[in-house]
Amino acid sequence: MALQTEPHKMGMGPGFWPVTIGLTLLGIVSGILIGILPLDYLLPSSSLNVTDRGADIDFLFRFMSIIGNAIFVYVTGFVIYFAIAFRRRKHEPIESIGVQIHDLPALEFWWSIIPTVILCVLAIMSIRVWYLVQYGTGAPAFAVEVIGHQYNFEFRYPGLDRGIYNEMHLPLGRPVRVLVTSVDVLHSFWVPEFRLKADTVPGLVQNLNFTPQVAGTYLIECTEFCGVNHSFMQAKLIVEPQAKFNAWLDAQKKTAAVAAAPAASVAPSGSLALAGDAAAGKTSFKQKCSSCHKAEASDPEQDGPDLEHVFTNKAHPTLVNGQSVSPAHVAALIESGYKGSGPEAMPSAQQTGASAKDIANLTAYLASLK
Ligand code: HEC
Ligand SMILES: [Cu+2]
Repeated sequence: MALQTEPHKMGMGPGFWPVTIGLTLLGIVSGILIGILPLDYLLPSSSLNVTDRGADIDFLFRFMSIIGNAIFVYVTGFVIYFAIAFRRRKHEPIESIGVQIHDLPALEFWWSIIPTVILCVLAIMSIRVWYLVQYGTGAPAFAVEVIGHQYNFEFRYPGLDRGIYNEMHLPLGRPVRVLVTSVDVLHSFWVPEFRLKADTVPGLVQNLNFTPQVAGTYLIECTEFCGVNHSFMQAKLIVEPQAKFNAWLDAQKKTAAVAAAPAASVAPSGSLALAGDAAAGKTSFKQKCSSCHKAEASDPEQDGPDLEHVFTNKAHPTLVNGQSVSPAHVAALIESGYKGSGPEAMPSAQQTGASAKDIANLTAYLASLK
């Protein structure tokens, strides 16, 4: 006896063509909306074109969204339609065989060809934009290195033998190459207005090539969860005319020369402890110090000394360097760093990226802890 008791049912059901036409119209209308709606409610100022890459990336984003949206509309639409059209009717036995479609070469041909063509078009368009980001459109004027640290960004410029922390400057209208890497864990360098992002990976240097086209101050954000203070990991990006940029870089070179001079020629550090802002100090502490120190009861334990009671603890009359606990001495220690007999060392302000103002704020913050 044959296994099969009734002939195979074939076909797409009674509503197939009306549903297909309806889904096509829905895909077209929503695709047009995606194409024309401004992106500003998703990302800041897409219309400004702040780099020469922005328009390409926005175009690619819209194009992929339109295709992705059409696929979503068809797939969900047909799943719902087929579930309704081919549901088991009351009179059919539970083990009845539903509709089966096979031996339709034309159908198989099109469902192979259409996705292949879509994927090829998407690949060609993406590779074009990727190539522009990797290699730029012309020789870059210079390269800036971006180095991710827990929890700040360091920027290195040609001719400057120290890193700049938390503030990046670029000249307006000059092609630039940004080289992105990390010293500790994965971070990500993202400038939303620029539409450019690269993960910072220890041991890997990634490339971003572009030309800033609009002067202004932009936000750089870390978008890879990198530790407890990830959310504090931000920096400023200042795009300014070439002359202002040159003046800024020259000023940085002069400060670098001062920092490299023998300690005796630096102004007495007592002045550093003046007039700090404890609230600003708390923010700097999270960025520059909290990977080694705990300051408040809610902070996690770290390898460096606990600084919660550094000013008030009677059992701790002197600092690690033997000096008495005063704002001036704490500020001086943050400035110079310290290496005692233990395996760990306290880095200098040049290494932590703490400016004179940061040091004043940090000292005020530590003094405010009771
Ligand atoms: C890489 C880890 C690390 C970072 C980052 C760091 N410190 Fe330290 N710090 C230490 C270590 C280790 C010591 C103790 C050194 C020793 O005993 O030789 C120390 C000592 C100190 C002391 C003296 C504590 C005492 O009890 O005498 C102060 C104050 C201090 N750090 C403040 C800061 C501030 C403010 C920052 C942020 C700008 C900072 N540290 C960043 C590791 C670090
Ligand atoms: Cu980070």
